[in-house]
Amino acid sequence: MSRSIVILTGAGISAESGIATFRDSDGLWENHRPEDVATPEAFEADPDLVHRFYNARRRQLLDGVVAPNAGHIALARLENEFDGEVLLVTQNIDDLHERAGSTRVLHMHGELLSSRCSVCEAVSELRGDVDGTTRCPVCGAEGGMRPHVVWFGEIPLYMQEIFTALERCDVFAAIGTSGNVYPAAGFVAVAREAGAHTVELNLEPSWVNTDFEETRLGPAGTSVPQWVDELLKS
Ligand code: BV8
Repeated sequence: MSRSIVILTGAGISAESGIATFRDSDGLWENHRPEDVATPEAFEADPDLVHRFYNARRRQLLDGVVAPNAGHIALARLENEFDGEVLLVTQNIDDLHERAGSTRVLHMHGELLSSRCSVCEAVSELRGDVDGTTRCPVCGAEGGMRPHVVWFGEIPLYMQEIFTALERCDVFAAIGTSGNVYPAAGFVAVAREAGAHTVELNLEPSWVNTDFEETRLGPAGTSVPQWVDELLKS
């Protein structure tokens, strides 16, 4: 029977690439908590503020300095060399897993480099700034573009595919996530219930660390390559 691994990553795996996590700098951006900006209500109330939040993060992602780190690269190697299935579910909206070579990636909270038209619902890759004057590349409507990102209160993407994979995997690993946002934080319980071996790789124990059978503390750039080496040898 082929072995299958499901991996969930969070902001911690991109930290060593220079992208601040939600909990860094006590999680503030322009003195706003992300959970107050990453919401449909905030976008309704002040679309320019929310566009600025994402435009700043998109510019940083594309500044030519931010690049995948050894943790991203090790996960791409695992997908490439593991004798079984590897599904990478990420809460991150950056494209560092793809730049490292991962191909089977589900961005359950959307993608920073994509925007969605509220008129025709088309999702388009837009790498520049997006604001109230941006035209939809598909239908041409002006002013209807929003980040293709799942905000608090919105339903994450790919949930059916994720739960199906969790219910049949042999190993579930959570890497660099604080375990405070649901439904992602509840994935470990589903995998464990289904009999998977569960491992958390983080700088510090997450809010759901006690749900994991195994914990590996340390920076992802070091812990993930070590973990992948051991998996590929086993
Ligand atoms: C939903 C995209 C219904 C936007 C994000 C009360 C109780 C429980 C739940 C709720 C509640 N009230 C509301 C809810 C639901 C809510 C929620 O969980 N709120 C929280 C705040 C309590 N959830 C939702 O609204 C979700 N939708 O529930 O819909 C539903 C669900 C299922 C089925 C049907 C209906 C939607 C949530 C999505 C929000 N969007 N991101 C954007 O990016 O701007 S969330 C965002 O924050 C991230 O995507 C991530 O998910 C989350 C937390 O971030 P992390 O990735 O964990 O990063 P964080 O900074 O927190 O932690 C970093 C970790 O890395 C730390 O542990 C640190 O130690 C570690 N680390 C740091 N450096 C390193 C490292 N590790 C290794 N190496 C390092 N170098």
